Amino acid sequence: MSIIKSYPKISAEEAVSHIFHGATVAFSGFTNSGAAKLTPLAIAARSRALHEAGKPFKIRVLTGASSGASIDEPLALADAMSYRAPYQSGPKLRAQINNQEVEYVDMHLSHLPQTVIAGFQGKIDFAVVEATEITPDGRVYLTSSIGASPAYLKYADHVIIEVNHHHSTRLREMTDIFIMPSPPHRFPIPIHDPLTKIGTPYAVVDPKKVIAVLENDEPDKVPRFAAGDERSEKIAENVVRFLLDEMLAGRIPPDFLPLQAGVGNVANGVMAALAKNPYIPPFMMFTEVYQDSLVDLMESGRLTGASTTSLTLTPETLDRIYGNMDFFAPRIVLRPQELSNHPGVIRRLGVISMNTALEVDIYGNVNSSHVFGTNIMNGIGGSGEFTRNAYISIFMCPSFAKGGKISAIVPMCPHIDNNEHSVQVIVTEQGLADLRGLGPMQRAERIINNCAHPAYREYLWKYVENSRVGHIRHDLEKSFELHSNLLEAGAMLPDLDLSQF
Ligand code: 0RQ
Repeated sequence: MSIIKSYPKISAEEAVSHIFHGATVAFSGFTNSGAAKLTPLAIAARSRALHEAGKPFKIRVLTGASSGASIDEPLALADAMSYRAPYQSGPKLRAQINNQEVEYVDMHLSHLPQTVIAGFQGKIDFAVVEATEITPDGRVYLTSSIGASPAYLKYADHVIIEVNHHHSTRLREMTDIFIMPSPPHRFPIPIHDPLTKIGTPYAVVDPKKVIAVLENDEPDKVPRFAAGDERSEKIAENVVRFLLDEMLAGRIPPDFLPLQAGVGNVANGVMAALAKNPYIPPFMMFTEVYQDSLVDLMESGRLTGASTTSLTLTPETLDRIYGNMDFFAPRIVLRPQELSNHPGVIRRLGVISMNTALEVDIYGNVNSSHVFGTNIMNGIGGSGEFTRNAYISIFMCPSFAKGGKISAIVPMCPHIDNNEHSVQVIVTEQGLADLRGLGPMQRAERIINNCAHPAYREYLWKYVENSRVGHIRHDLEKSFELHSNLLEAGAMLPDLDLSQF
């Protein structure tokens, strides 16, 4: 505690009294892990009090990625945000964004630190960062995520540190922080293996900028994923079979390649299925989020190492890691998101990416973020940088949603996050479409026949047959007919018998 004494020890209320209307505040947190916990609540209270007094108060908010219950929800409920980047996943904030009450910039996550450093985000007035320790000379040991915190600490005008005693101080044994020089002074990033370390176990802050050090011991508010259903098990089975076939064909080496998996039930299910299959050799991960399912895999020796920017673990699972740091610390590297998601390193390591789509069109374009092309769900997250640079890029989703009223395979996506030039494999519970080396008509055939639910295949085939001939066939009058039906009649094909789903 003596180290903290050299910094201003004031209350959260007093600390946030400096945060003014219109300020840009950059928080630690990549998902709920490592998110600042006290300051957002104090800002929310300040916002409410100012609004009640008839005064304006809204801030611009940056984080590493989503921050749900820790940052986004309290601030959204207090109507305290005017701007949000680079990713979100909270229901209240989502509604405010879709009502155009909050401006949202949905970004590739590895781009964020560079945009801060280059000044593209404007001035960062405050950084609020969770740490296990801050030393008198300004070394900041971060907690369960690194995200963009090193850049925020370096470039913010004022800094609030939340020292959280719940986290293990041994997290620094996993931490590898490196801020790349600005162009044109860059050099190749010497990461040749998911576990290579190239930096320091701490981030750096100018001690003069620290206006407060707050203390707490709250665990991360990471929710548990629902148990996978039959469809996600089938998707997982299809992915595992594909990866085994690729190994047998010699297109994946016998010692395997590092994997990336997005967040969610399907991704968790795929990881569990990979672990169960005795023919998949022990493997590594180069990913952005280390989730609950990976802890079992690591303990059983199936997962031999992981590079990530966050330990997105439920409190019990994180405590399991903290209770066995001798085992876990040498097997996990926590990096800034600029490096965990770095296109060059992903390409060099030959990462196999596995992400989730909301919908996919018959030519392989993927929408993961905008329902009807208008309403944000969460955002692109890291899916773009992994997909574009993967050795093999895979997208997964159930073939239908809302009991069959929605087909995940559509003629044209009304919003595209990852396009046909980057997407190589589509998987649903129906089957798998390997699109590598195929032209548009061949892609359409594979996606419709292998991935679409049988109830939607005839419609999709008719769409192709009646479309204008070109390199890619489309009928611009009908491209969004399914989406329009859904908006107007509540189902993509209103006359479809839903008992078949
Ligand atoms: O709605 O919640 O009302 O039931 O969308 O769908 O099937 O539960 O899927 O939870 O795995 O999320 C793409 C959103 C999938 C997520 C997405 C409805 C469906 C349901 C959710 P309900 P599911 P999941 C790493 C990489 C982008 C970011 C990313 C995501 C709800 O995976 O945000 O990959 N990915 N980051 O009923 C309308 C459709 C629909 C649909 C499903 N076609 N139209 N609604 N739904 N398909 C993470 C980071 O970067 C941190």
